[in-house]
Amino acid sequence: MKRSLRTVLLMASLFLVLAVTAQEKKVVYTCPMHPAVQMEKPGSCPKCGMTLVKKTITVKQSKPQPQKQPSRQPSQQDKKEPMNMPPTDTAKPMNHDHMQMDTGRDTTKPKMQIADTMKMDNMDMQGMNMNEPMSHHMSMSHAYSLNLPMGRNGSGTAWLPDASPMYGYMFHTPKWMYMLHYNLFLRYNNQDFTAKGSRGDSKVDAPNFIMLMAQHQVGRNGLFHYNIMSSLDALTGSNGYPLLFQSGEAYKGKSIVDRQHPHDLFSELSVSYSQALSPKADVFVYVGYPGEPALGPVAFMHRPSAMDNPDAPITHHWVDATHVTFGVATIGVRYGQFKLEGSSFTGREPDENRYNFDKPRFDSWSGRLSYNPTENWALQVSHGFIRSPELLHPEEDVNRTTASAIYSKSLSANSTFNATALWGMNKVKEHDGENAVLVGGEWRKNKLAFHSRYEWVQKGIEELSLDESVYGHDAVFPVNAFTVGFNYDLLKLGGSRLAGGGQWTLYHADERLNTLYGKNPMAYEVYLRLYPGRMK
Ligand SMILES: [Cu+2]
Repeated sequence: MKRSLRTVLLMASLFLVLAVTAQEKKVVYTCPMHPAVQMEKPGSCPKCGMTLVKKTITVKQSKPQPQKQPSRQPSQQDKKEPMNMPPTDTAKPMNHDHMQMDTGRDTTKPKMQIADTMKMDNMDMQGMNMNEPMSHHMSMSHAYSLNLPMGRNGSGTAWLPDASPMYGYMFHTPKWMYMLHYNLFLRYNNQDFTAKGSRGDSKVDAPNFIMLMAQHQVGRNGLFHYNIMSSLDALTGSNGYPLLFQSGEAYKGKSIVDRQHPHDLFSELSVSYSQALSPKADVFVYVGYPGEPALGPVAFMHRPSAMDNPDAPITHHWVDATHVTFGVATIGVRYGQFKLEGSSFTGREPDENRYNFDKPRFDSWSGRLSYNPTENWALQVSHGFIRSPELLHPEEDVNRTTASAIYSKSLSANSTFNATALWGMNKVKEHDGENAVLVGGEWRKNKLAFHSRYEWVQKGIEELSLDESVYGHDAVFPVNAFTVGFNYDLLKLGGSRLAGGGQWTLYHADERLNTLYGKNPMAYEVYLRLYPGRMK
């Protein structure tokens, strides 16, 4: 009895102590160039590398009154507590202006806790939004680093430039930050519309994907993240959509040629944990089933230079086709603007059943070195050994090497320029390496965007399903594809944009292929596109 009374008293006094608003002085280390950077320990700025200077600030640590249930910015103590707080605040779109992330431009926002606490305190002192959950002042960091900006998020663990425009919604519960991103096309596509050859086709379809990212800080330096990416591509046909000279994967015992395969219902289900060793260094693990190994640049549909283009690149299986792999484990380390990663993954491409989970094999590996020299650039080189990727050629293993540069620049408040240049090479034993090059860009101003893409790729007789007795076993055919297109925002639907767009493609291939494809076949497509507005 006595004991429990004492416990109650102790609890009550503890509560009282916590309930009063305490002010305390705190020494922080801040960057002369980037005042938002506030660290607890001396060091250098994660943004510019300058030596941090000592500064004393007043931090008010307020605790909510018992009635004032609502969530708040987790303070440092909270973050050490186990996750036992019920999410009183259901997720809702961040529709207040001040909740939207200023991304792209200002990449000087490392997600330091003290800075966050101060933000909350400022709000307290001004008496604003007291009944509103305060956790919306929590800012979202990069998916695999507490000390990198979220603009660097790409696909898998790959990096985009920090200045990349971000299209999506952010929302939150007290402990979790979420971001939702999607791209949905409804289109008419006609490949070889002048009917010069026999390999073209036309179709009405709807390439699409939706991606949900969630993250939660663990303790002071840990970050848990999960990613769900889903696509209903297969609803409009399990054999994919017409795309001249495209190759990769199989359907009903035949290689998919001159079509782009649909993506799986679950293209990514991944979890990761990152630990910040210092503001400049992180280590992380990433596991996906399915997921994306550290091979190639950010997958095509997540590159800002190509979001208006519904077509997969015909270089896809030379560079980034492993973005949907059933079974991936990656470990990585970041130091400053460099990142080194290694993956073990399943070499076999997804099978034609787009709704199931394929067998994980972990028979392949890859390594990637990434470097973002400025906020505008993301560079990488990578190499992978892919065991038996094609169901129909199980004896063939592929060595893939890639290098890429992605560029993003904000030209004005509503204008961006994004570009990608990449090279990939597939090397199969006893065959010459087959190379692929892609250069593409998008320029956007207000509602209007123009995009363009040029590709050159060497395709062999297997990839194009050609008759070996006619062309020879080792024949390789250079193929060129050049696309120009536009996208115009017609309507704002809440936070989303409904756009109309179109594009035209000119192909130029080895003349030995003219009997099949015709000389310089052309394609066009027109579409409606639904996508989230830009976060800024
Ligand atoms: Cu793909």
